[in-house]
Amino acid sequence: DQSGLAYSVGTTLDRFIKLKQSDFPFASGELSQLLRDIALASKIVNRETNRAGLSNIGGAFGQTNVQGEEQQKLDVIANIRFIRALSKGGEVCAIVSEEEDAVIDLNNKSGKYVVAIDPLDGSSNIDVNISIGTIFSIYRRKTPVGSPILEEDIMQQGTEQVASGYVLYGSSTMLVYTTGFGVNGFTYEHSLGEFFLSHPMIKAPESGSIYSINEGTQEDWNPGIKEYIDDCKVKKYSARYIGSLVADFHRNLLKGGIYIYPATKKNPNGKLRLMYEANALAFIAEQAGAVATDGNKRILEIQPTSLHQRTPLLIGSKNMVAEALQFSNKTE
Ligand code: AHM
Ligand code: MG
Repeated sequence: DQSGLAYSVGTTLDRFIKLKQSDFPFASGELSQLLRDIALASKIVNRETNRAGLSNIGGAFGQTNVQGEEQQKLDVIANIRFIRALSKGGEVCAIVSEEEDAVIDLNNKSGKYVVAIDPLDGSSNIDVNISIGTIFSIYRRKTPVGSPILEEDIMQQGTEQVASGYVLYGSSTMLVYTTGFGVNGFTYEHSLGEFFLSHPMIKAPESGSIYSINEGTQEDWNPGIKEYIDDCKVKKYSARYIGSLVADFHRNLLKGGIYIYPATKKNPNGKLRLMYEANALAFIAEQAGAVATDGNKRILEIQPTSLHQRTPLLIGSKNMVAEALQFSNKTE
């Protein structure tokens, strides 16, 4: 960080992004603008989320998305809002969205960036007024600007992310992101319509005492994961599971903990998606001193082979993930 004391708690997101632009080796301003576009769309989604109970926009929309899950109206709205913001901004050439079967090629000749996004994650929580989130990854395209989009532009490993982040629509709305120079969190002040820096340079505790896993599926786990969770109970750790990845991850990032979505018999690759769920949070985790693995491999080094591919995910405090791996590797 070369900007010294130029920012402090209370700095607006816009100003922070501007100040940080000079830290960035490819400081053409486009990535900054892209982050602002995402922030704007998230404000709109935040407004819709807050109104969901009032304006009768919650509930099933009567159609399913590519994974065959019931799509909620707010998922659709968030998808539309983010795609619109990313298309209009002009910095993006292609989008991968949880809600879209195929890559969205924006046919934007000057767009340098590819965005993978889950516009509204935690869909089972939408209708019951529980925290939900947006998750995004930003990549620089590999092929020259102006040429057609190729597979290599889209199928990049998480290590290639130039930025990633999430928005948590919770008791407060927060935007947390990294460009590879630490992790900063901003809290939304809705009466002013601004995000303010509230959590500068987040550092994840190296150890913790919270574990987050859907224990309802434990009969389907590999024995090592079950032994690890049994050990968490022996140690009298706290079980916390919201069922919204962003919310569970965010809590554990700040307080110290581990989130696990393991392989199950039903879902041998787990449930979560590599390209727009796991990678973004793995980048944030590592930048904050935490870790993310699929049980064998660093999440960020997994080569994606399909857009909606799933991966098991163990993410959180360094020592907890290391211990979970000891248990799971021992019995494999
Ligand atoms: P979604 O993309 O359909 O919302 O599913 C992802 C969500 C995560 O936010 C959450 O951690 C997980 O699914 C919960 O799954 P489960 O209900 O199987 O525990
Ligand atoms: Mg999701």
